[in-house]
Amino acid sequence: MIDSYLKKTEDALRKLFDEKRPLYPERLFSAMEYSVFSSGKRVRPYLMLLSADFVDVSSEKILPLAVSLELIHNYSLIHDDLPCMDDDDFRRGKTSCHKAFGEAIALLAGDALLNLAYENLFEAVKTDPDLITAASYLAKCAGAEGMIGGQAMEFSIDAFDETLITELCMKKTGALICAAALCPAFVCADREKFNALGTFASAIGLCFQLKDDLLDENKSEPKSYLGVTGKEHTADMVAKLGKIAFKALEPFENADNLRNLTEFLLNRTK
Ligand code: GRG
Repeated sequence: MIDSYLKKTEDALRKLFDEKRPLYPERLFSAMEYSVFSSGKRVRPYLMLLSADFVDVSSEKILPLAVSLELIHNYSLIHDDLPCMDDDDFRRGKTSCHKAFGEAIALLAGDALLNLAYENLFEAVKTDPDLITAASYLAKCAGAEGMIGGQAMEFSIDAFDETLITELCMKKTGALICAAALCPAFVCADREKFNALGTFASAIGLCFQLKDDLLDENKSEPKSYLGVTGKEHTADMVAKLGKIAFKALEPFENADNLRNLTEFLLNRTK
């Protein structure tokens, strides 16, 4: 199950890139490919496929959204590493996109990935109008109400308390995790599962960022959850959020894969 969902995502991304290779300027394509195929964990598309399975939506149906979500995630990482943002020289153990290709091409590679994500979404909705609400929700999560809004908070607020830093994390990191878990629930009509996935997604979305803070020893900076609330509190919150996620899934027998993923996220070491 695990391998086949990861392979489906990888194959779909590769197919899309192979189609586009002859159509894009070479250096721009190389920067996009360099970033997307570079040992990312593919957590978001994987979660989306598991969530689809949970609500009895086929992986074939939801795959275009999973691919678009991963493209959006990768664009956000390229832009996040730029000198005007976090100014990081490394990403996933190798030189960040702007260090490898220059700032202008990296900026454009991020823009192009975002545009490709939406092109891919429109193509999917054209052939399968059932996906329209899920596609619209994905756009909302990626935008100023979600991920971009969270990133903007980081650059526009100087002093954070726990409430504000929680909001930032839920938007910046949590929103795309919510998109992953909830998009399939917009396609099916099961209200009970929709509500459960909503609670589950908010909990693991925040948990994902907090765990990231704990894994990154430099994350005691003032604009991180760990920096604002301390290591002990952050670790307690990770445990508490894990419990909330498991409780949301408790009534459902067919949620073992989601439970396993939650376990993986709670115990991950990278
Ligand atoms: C620039 C619009 C814009 C948004 C950037 C997501 C984000 C917003 C910045 C990333 C900052 C960061 C590293 C946050 C920690 C949590 C996180 C999103 C880690 C990266 O996600 P993984 O671990 O990455 O799923 P891989 O490499 O596995 O794909």
